[in-house]
Amino acid sequence: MLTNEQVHEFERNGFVNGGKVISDAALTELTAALDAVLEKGPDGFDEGEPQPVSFRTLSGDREKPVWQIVNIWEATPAFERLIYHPDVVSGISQLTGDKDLMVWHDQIQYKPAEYGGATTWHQDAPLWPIIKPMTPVSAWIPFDDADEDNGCMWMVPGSHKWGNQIDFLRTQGELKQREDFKNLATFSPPNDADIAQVEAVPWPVKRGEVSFHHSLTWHGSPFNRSGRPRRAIAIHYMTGEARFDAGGDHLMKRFVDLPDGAPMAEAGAHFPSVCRDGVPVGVPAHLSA
Ligand SMILES: O=C(O)CCC(=O)C(=O)O
Repeated sequence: MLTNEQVHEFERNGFVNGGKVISDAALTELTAALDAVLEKGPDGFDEGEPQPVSFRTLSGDREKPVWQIVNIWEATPAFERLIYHPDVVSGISQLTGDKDLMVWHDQIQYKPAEYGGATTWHQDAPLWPIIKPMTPVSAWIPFDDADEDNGCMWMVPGSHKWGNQIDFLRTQGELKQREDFKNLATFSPPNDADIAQVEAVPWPVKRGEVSFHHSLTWHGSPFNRSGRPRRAIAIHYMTGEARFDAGGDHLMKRFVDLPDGAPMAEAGAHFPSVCRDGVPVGVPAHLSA
C-alpha cells in the first residue's frame, strides 16, 4: 500500500517512488533472465519459441544504443510473474483509482555501460494512440541502481497537468547528454496549473524499487557514460475503461482483433488482466511453482 503522502506526491508531481518491492532473490532471478535475453539478441529466438514482441535499438544508433525489449513477459516466466506483482498492481490501482487493470505492454530499456544512448524527452500517452482514454500510470523498476551517472530518468514535476505537449517535446530531441538534459527550451505551462514552471529534475531510483509515473509526465533519460550498465523495465498498465481506437497505430495493434471502441478488456491473451474489483489477481498457478 502506498501512504497518503505518496499518493499526494504523485498527484502533485506526476511521479513517486513506491519503495523497494522486489526481493533480493527475485532481483537475482529477474536480472539473470534479462541477461539471458540480452545475450540471445534480437535474432537469437527460434520460430515458435516464447519471445518478446520486439527487440531493437530505440535510439536508432548502434554506437549509442538503448536496447528496447517489448513484452519480455512473454519470453520468460520470471518477467511474467513480475507483471502480476501485488505491490506494483495495487500501487497502480491506488494511483489510478481504478479497480480493474490489464497489462498494456512492458518494455526493457537497457543502456550499456560507457556508450548507452539517450531516451529523449517525451510523454507516454500520445505515443499510444490505439487506446482511449489514455493509460494513466506506469511502473518503472531498475535492475541496477539508476542515478545521474548511468542515465537515470529525469522528470518535470507537475507536467502531467499540462495536457498533450508531445509536439513541443519532439523539438527537444537534441538534449541527450547528462549535462544538457535539463536545458529544455522556454515553455509556458497553463497559468492555473498547480505547478506552473518548467524544472527538470534527475530521478534516481535504486535497484528493486518501483517508481510510478503518469502517462503525461514529461520524462526521458540521457546517455550512460558511466562504467555501469543501466537495466530497467517499465510496465504500462491499462485501466478497465480503456477502449480500442482502430484509427491509431502501435506495435501492439496486430494483437487486437476488436471493432473500434470495444473494451480492451476483451483484447485477449497479450493483454492479461492483473487486478479485478480492486484485488490483484496474483501470479497464476502455472507460474507460481
Ligand atoms: O527507461 C527509461 O529511461 C525511459 C522509460 C520510459 O520512457 C517510460 O517508462 O515511459
